[in-house]
Amino acid sequence: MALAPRIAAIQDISGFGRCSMTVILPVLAAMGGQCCPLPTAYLSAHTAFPASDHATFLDMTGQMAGTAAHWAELGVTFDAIYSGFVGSAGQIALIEDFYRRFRTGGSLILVDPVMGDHGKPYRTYTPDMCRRMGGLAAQADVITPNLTEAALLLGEPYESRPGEEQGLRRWLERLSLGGGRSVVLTGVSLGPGQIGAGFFDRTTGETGFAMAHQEPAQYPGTGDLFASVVLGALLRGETLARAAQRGADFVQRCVARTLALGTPILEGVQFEPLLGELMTP
Ligand code: PXL
Repeated sequence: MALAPRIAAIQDISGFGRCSMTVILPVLAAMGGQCCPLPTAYLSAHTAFPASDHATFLDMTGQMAGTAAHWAELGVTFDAIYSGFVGSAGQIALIEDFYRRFRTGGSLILVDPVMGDHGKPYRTYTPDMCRRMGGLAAQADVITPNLTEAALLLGEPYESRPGEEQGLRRWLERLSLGGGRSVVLTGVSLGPGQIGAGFFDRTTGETGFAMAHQEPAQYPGTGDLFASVVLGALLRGETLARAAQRGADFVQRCVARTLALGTPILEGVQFEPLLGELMTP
């Protein structure tokens, strides 16, 4: 039996609202991976909930270097290093240190350059953090931006985002940095009623699209759900095209189910009962 791939998950823990670590851990476990959490912050709930004086944000930057040192001492190795939402600019430098320590020829670095959505940066992201996120993403093997994050990475106004196939292929190629990294661009649509991802696979040079039926609602945390399914599939040896299609299909099914149940949008999608679908390739 093959060993479970081991993933360092460098992400925040949001106690309520289904995003980042609370999505990534169960998804990657269902897909046969061993996730080692390196939390960047603990928040009482994700930042899409209305601002509140009671909302907590515990910055865990102070634990990160020590955790990496302990893991190195224990001789831990990783098949993948997966980062997403970061709590401060300093954490980006610590993730780069983590790469220097743990990146090997065989490891896969996935950067989900979480910075914003719907054309706007999240309220905790400063312009300096967004610039540094670009530097981190430049070191990745695979990035999974949405259109807002892609515009920030390319230095283009969100309003100039492409809405048709040729333009999307051009953005995918530019995001690949000359073919050096694979890209899965989320939240793209090629026509009414469908949504999914465009991808560039650096191993084949192929660009393509993985589309699913568009449900009439958008939930927080679905970017994390999508990226973790993509990573789980890649670690199983599936192609990027297949991984993107699995991600698009799984998110669509979770959204459809959650819509039918009618739970609040901010609580995210009810992926838990569908995890079984991820267990088989
Ligand atoms: O899903 C991305 C994400 C992760 N972590 C936190 C967030 C968000 C998006 O809003 O607020 C804390």
